[in-house]
Amino acid sequence: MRIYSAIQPTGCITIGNYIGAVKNWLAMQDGNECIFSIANQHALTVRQDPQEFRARTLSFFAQFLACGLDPEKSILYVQSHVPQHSELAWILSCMTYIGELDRMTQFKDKSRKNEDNINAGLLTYPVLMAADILLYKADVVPVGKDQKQHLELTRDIAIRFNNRFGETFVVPEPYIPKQGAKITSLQNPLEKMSKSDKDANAMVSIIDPPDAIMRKFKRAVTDSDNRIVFSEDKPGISNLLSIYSAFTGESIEEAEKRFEGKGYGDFKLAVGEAVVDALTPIRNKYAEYLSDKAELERIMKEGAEKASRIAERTLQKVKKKIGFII
Ligand code: ATP
Ligand code: LTN
Repeated sequence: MRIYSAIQPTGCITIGNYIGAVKNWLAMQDGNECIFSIANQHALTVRQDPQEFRARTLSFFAQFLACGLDPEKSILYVQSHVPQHSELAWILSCMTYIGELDRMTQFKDKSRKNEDNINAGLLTYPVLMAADILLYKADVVPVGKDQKQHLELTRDIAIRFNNRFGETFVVPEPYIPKQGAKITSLQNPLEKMSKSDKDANAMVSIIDPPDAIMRKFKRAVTDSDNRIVFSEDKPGISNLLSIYSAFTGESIEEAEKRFEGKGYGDFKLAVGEAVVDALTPIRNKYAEYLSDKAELERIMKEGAEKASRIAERTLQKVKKKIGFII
């Protein structure tokens, strides 16, 4: 199967992104044709400082490699290196209705949070995402729950195009993990953990040092009834159980048993330690990869060339179908 997914280079990769997305990408690398990108054009929908933006893109790429995404197995690249994305996005935007875009939850959410910068890109964001996916004829798109709506729109656009111009695009299926599809903020367990959250205590980055990770888990918001069980009315504890389970491989039920009768303090420490143990090798490899920028850029460009070859084939087909002279 062909797998496609991407992540925006904003903030830093959180354990939410890791559990909801990257961890599943790793599992899919063997036996599938995987393509993963850093969606820097999507990130432009919020204001970016050019120097920081450049550095963060490199840092994200190093984090991809440190997590175990392997350029020998998968195509890893940066979106802006493959101009076919913007070209297809324009064509698809002429086949997408404003009504479909302005009801997207993420658009409403981000408009509320960036009142002084509700730009056109924020609205057309899902069209660029559809172009990303459709260019590569992906069968499956592994994402967190927050992207489900965008995936549905991508499917609608693909079906619409195919109906009008004949079979062109593969209609992709979302892959949303049963557990961990929505890791929530450590400070407000009703909201998703977001990598651009202004409160650093709300999220844990995959490259946070151990003492910061432990401190954040110790401060995690829970409740006061001191029972460690997974349940809807205990969002803080349930979130910590999901995180523990994702990083240790133990099921939620096993974890509930393990912590039966223990206090919240001990439980939070154990979650912190499990996360530190799992992330330490990633943090070490990250430092190694980041120390050789020339090599990082070489791998990045190589990925872009491979991606661009696939993308160009689809784009040519699309242009022909819609009546562009090619
Ligand atoms: P931002 O806060 O900048 O919007 P984000 O944290 O939502 O960023 P994205 O780059 O939008 O991150 O998403 C990358 C991937 O991580 C997507 O597949 C998304 O569904 C997934 N993801 C993001 N946040 C979570 C979360 N809290 N739990 C599980 N998966 C998540
Ligand atoms: N919008 C996504 C990031 C993204 C993406 C994609 C995910 C951009 N292009 C293509 C899957 C497939 C997000 O996570 N916010």
